[in-house]
Order: sequence, then C-alpha cells, then structure tokens
Amino acid sequence: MTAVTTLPRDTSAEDVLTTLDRDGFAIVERYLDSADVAAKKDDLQQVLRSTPTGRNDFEGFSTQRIYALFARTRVFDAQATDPLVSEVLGRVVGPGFLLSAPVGINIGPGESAQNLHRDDGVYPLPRPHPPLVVNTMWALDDFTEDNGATIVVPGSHRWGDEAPDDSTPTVRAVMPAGSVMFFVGDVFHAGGANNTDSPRLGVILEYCAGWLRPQENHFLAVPKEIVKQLDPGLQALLGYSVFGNLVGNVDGRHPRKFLEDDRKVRGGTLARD
Ligand SMILES: O=C(O)CCC(=O)C(=O)O
Repeated sequence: MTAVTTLPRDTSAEDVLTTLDRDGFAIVERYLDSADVAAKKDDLQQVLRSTPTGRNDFEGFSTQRIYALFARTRVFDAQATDPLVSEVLGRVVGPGFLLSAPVGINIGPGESAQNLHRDDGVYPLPRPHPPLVVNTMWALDDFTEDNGATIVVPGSHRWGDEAPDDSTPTVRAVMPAGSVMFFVGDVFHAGGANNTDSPRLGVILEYCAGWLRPQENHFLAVPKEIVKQLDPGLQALLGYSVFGNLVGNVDGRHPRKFLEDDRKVRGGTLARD
C-alpha cells in the first residue's frame, strides 16, 4: 500500500508539485489554524440549515452540497486566491485558471461511499492530455477512515482509460481539520462512507484551465452585486477575466468593465463607450 505523504503547513509549492506529480494528490496538514476552522464552520453551519441533501448516489442521499458557494459565504474568499494554491495551479494548468466547482460537502452519518471517478472526466478528451483540473479539498472536520475521508487511488493520474475495480489499492485522505488536500483532475477518488454519528464537512475548490468551461456557471450562480464587492483576483477566478486576450470577452471588451458600469448593458444589447 502506498504511504500517504503529508506536508507541513510551511511547505513549498515545489514540494506540493513533486508529491502531486508522483501520487496525484498532496496533503498539507493544518494549513488553517483552529480559530479559522471554527469561524468557517460556524458560517457554513448557517448555510447548511437550508441546504438539501443530494438527489442521487453521486451527490449522496445523506450528503449536503453547498453549490454557488461564493454567493452564500465569504469565508472561503481568501482560500480561493491563496498564494500557495495559486502557484500550484499556475504551474500545473497554466496561467488564467478559473474556479470550476466550488462546493461545500457535508457527508452525513450513514452515507455510503461514492463511486471512484475522475473530475476531469466531464471533459471528453482522449488521454493522455495536458493537465486540465486541480482541486483543493479543505477539511473543516478531522477527516477519518470512519467519517468519510476522501478515498484516493494513488498514481491513477498516470493511467489511460482503464478504470479501478474492487482489487485496486486505495488510500484515505486522513487529515486533521484545517488541512488541505490538492489533487489533480485525472486521479481517481471518491467521498468515503460515513460510519459515524457526526457529519464530515469539507469544501472543495475545484479549478480548471482558463480556456475550459467551468462546471458551475458563476455568472448566474453569484449575483453581480456580490461579485462587485469581491477581490479582483476572485472576480477573475469566477470568469471576470479573459484568456489569451479573447476567451471570455464581452462585446470585444474585458468582462470586468461590465461590473464597473451597468449602463454598458442596455435593453438587452451591449452599448459601446
Ligand atoms: O467529499 C469528498 O471527499 C470527495 C467528493 C467528490 O469527489 C465529489 O463529489 O466529486
């Protein structure tokens, strides 16, 4: 069985990249301090009060998912643009990367394990292909073997089209609250079963290359009035940015201009300066 490498809080991007390249995932332990974890958890508990459980096996019938995360909380803004995360993302998928699927995942007691899957499997490209997706999973509870710590197939990011089966060796992303796991989009993984009496709360900030369509449509998910208040770095990650000077333009201009001045969109048509 592959040993799980855990990196210290003051790790370097270099060490994260080396581990990611070798295993397909890398855990940085206690990256957030306990006061920060408690504050984040507190805030998300409010959101979870009105969050339904899943509609299918993949979402999990006993699991709550907070979609449209950046419409509902400000407690992950800093993590989205965290310098270590940004450096790792830039070096794996390249500059101009976007948030793809920011989701709070609260795996409830009694939940069964998800099917092993690859997050970049939503993009129908032949393998091998360049890196498209990198995720960060932020643990707000201790992730344990019993409460649903993410299951990972180490090294599976190097596989072709073969799929894991019951004999495939897996490891668990066991980590204390406050830790963050980076994992690449082509590594097989799944949410684990929760055999305890308490939920397991984590937040996935999934990113994709700047030229790909993100999983969530942030333009509709996060109201413009909220986006206007955000840090420009986070606005860019939500799609208020252009890739290669063209991809993402609005009427030939940078989308940020339409945040700054609503009058630029009149009666359904775009008015030029
Ligand atoms: O919650 C987890 O540990 C992983 C969930 C996951 O992989 C997913 O929902 O795509």
